[in-house]
Amino acid sequence: MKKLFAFFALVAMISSVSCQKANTGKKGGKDKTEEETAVNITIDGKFDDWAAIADKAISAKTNPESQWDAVSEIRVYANADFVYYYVKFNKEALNEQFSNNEELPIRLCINTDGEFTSGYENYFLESYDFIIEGPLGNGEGGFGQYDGTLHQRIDGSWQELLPPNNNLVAGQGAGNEYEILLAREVFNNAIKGATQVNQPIGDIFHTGIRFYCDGWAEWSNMPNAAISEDNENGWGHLLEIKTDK
Ligand SMILES: [Ca+2]
Ligand SMILES: [Ca+2]
Repeated sequence: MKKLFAFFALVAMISSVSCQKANTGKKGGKDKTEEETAVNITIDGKFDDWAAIADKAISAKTNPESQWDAVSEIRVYANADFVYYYVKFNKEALNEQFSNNEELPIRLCINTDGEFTSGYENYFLESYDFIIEGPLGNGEGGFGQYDGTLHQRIDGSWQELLPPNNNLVAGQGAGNEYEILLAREVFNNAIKGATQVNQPIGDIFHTGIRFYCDGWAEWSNMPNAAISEDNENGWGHLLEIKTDK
């Protein structure tokens, strides 16, 4: 617990520093001020900070012709230090799960290296090499603090690289919204030390989120797509994220 508080203190400190306009001087006769200042989201269960990056975050809304409607939207934004996720749930679907004290595990699915021939080929139209798995719910009818274990797909199986309480991710929710922070340095150090297959998060990477309810029943998949003859599960393309730096 102590470690977690230290981590939140660190995140708060970084956020307050980097929200100030950086004095980066002039480039090409033009002031480099607000539009080139790195943005951080504070993980506090308040979502007004997402408005500041509305045009920078990549978003996906659920396709009404997919098989899922529990999650209505996700957004992803990455800067040099962190990757941020925002999730908006369908209120009724969420409250039904909370009334059953469900823990609502998710898997952040990440393809770090821009190539899709290796990794796990299910649930999205492209393969991905990493998942970060942990619950959003506290099991007592509300949101908890996201704490995920890191796994890498190696030789056809998932191998755990980081156990719980690892400072890799943090999360807070309120109402029907949730926000997550992923620390790139912790991620990259973990895979460097733990495996021969070193695939750090690139400046451009791909990601999506799997959602589960009732234990491990499939609840949603974001992004998703319309069910069709060519796409009978309604799987979507992973979102392509370009690091803002
Ligand atoms: Ca926030
Ligand atoms: Ca890959």
